[in-house]
Amino acid sequence: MMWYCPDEMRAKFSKLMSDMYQKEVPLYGDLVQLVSDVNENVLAHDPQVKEQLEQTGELPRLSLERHGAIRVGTAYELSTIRRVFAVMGMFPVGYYDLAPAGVPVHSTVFRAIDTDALNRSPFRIFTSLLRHELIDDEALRQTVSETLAKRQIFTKRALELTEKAEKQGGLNEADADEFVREVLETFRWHEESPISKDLYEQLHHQHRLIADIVGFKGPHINHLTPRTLDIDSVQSGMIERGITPKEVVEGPPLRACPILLRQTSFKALEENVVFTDGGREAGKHTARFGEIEQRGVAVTKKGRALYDRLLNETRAAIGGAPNEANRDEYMRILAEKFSVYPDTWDELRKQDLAYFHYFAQGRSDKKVTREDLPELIAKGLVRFEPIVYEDFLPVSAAGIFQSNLGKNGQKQYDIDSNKTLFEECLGAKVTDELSLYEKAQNESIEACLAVLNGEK
Ligand code: OOG
Ligand code: NI
Repeated sequence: MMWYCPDEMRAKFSKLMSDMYQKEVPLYGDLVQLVSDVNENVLAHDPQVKEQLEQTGELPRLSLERHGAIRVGTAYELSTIRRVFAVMGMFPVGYYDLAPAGVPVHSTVFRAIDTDALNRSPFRIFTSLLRHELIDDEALRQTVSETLAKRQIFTKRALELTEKAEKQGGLNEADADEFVREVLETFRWHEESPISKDLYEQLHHQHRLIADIVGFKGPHINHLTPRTLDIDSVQSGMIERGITPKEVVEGPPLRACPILLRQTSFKALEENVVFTDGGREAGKHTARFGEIEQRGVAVTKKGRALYDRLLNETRAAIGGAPNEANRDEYMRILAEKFSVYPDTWDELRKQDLAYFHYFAQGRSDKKVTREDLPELIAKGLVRFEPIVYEDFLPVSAAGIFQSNLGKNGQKQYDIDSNKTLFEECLGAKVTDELSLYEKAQNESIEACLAVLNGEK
């Protein structure tokens, strides 16, 4: 029996999610349109970018590309989400601790792992788990766990089909179709909140994010993010179209050779809710927004250390996280600090700062090995292209969280990261993202050498 392809399932799911979110948050639809206009323009005017994306197989995926984010409340919810996403070929990669940034969660990203699977559908979901131990009021912490224990965020059918997929090793087309529709239900927005307005306010007072996680029937998708090739144009385009962007673009500054990830978002919307515990009471909730990202090359451990150092220096220079008042100053210092970060693909490669795919451009007349790569590149027998960064950045993620939390989003948490606890709740280990880029680079070098040596 040939099962329906998990990559196809993920692509369908991502499309359904995007359609649903465009209906729920029409401004997101405007953003998708803006991004698609900007990308078309870049591809029409920058043949080098187009060629690079063609070579790495990323071009067809560009219009599909997006990530989403959800926040769950319990170990049961997290470990079940892991099982559900696995059916669609999405696995936990990386550990992000947001507590140092004042957000009471830790997170991972569910995504595809292989280069081919990523090119078929790069859809990823940033998934955060509430850290109950950061709720300092004991009675409230108790109420939170009781409230969360009462809810079931998955439909009965989604759970049945997940089990079926696990037992059989996959799903047939009809089941796969039903599965993606059933799973979508978990992420739908519900205007009705199962708790009372009074409890909502207590939770909100602890942290806005706690109210967002505990106050609803399920982990509504809180944003979706298309990928753009020119984030600065999208940022200014948003203002022209009357969409209010957050103050600063997170991540590295504008560069000739983009690294890692740059992100911006539009502010969360204030939405009507009805609290239903103990009678119906109207209220407001602010959580859902839209985001845009521009992805660059994945950097090595050394490249990441340099990135972290320059970013920390920039933030230290302005006294912490950037805000509306010091935005221009921040951008100026950021660009200045990053002027020492090599900005040609050649230098990034030579200094072992980034990961690349290698492509043979012919055959060699003698047997060649890895050590010959620099010479082969110089001779034009090998070309290389950046491996795109598929993951996230904790400082940027914190900035995205914060920009949507408003003033009382600033909290101080004095607690260590706890990847072990996170993995216990998840019921699995998270894969180290660097090992994946390393592997992709190695495989591409091996394949490239095989062609050069006439073995393929
Ligand atoms: C997740 C924020 C992190 C990103 O793109 O860095 C994120 C959230 O707000 O739940 O999505
Ligand atoms: Ni995001």
